[in-house]
Amino acid sequence: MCNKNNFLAAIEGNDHEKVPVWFMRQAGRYLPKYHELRKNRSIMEITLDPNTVEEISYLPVNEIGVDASIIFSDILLPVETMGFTLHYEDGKGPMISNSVLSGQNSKIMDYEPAADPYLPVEAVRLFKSRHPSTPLIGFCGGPVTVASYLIKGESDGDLAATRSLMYRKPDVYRRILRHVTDAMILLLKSQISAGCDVVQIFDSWAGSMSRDQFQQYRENFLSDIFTELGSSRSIYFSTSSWHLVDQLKELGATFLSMDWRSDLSSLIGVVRSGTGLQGNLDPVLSQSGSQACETETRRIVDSMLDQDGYIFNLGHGVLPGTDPGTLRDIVNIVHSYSR
Ligand code: 1CP
Repeated sequence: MCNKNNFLAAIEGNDHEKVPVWFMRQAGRYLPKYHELRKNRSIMEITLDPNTVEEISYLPVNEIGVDASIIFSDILLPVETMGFTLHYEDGKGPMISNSVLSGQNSKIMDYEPAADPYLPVEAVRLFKSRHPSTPLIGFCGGPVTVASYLIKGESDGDLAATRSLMYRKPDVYRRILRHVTDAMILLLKSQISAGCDVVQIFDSWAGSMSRDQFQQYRENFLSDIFTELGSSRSIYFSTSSWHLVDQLKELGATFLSMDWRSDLSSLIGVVRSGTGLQGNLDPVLSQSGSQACETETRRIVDSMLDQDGYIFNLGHGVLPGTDPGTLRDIVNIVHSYSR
């Protein structure tokens, strides 16, 4: 069976001989060709250029041998269309100058896909016309993760500012979450209509919620995304979320993607029948010498061979400075397994 199709077979719940693999490169600009294509342009400038977005998106398939591409974009680009002013600061990541806590934003605007210059629909169409057999992953941020940047104006990884607003001004918190959830639904639907084969919801900071907070969040907001997606294929990613596993199972995502802190194989037979699992090599290991990395890669794949829908992935994104050769080695090890 051709490797490229193993990703789609896994996503569709069909038998696949080889274990598929892909990596998110968020903030991990590890490919020299990527730097060449960027030519000192910011992510915001590049995403206005569908040809470059398409080219960057395909690089890891060509150079690393992964089984699927993720479209080049960022979870925060849509917030400009909602009335927030975004820029990316080297070494700090995304910054929003008129955040909710800055007191400079009185009104959140409804998200309109047609008004969003950064929406990568043209790039998705180009990608699928140039590489019809390469699976393409579209994405958005999880509502609370995106909302946390709108609230604090920068990374709020432990959700301290976001949880504080939730306690002090629950109505304001809920209004923001409603706006963001509705925006994320439109964003995902646009990418699916343009040709993405699957979408991933990156809810990186959701694991900083208590079980009760997450339950409220899931019931009132997050579940709406999966209901609205209907039969479209989806992957839900979160970090530090082991205490939420029994709730993650109920989301209705096609796949659950767990970080390196989780014992992924213990979820086999625990998640709903038909739910796939993705993960979860510690990204730090891909910078820690090839022997340790190979041993852990093999341990994870060995432990996941009984899981039908399984995609090998890092437990988060590729770290900056990671050697592309190590990533190629990981892909080759995963592909050397036959089921
Ligand atoms: O100009 C620049 O240097 C921008 C660099 C950059 C890029 C290229 C950022 C800043 N994000 C991205 C692309 C990106 N972001 C992708 C593209 C897909 C790929 O190429 O693999 C994806 C999937 C994301 C998703 C994303 N952005 C998440 C969720 C995943 C995660 O890392 O937890 C989050 C939290 C962001 C916010 C963000 N954008 C950029 C940075 C450095 C960050 C994180 C900063 C923080 O810790 O708050």
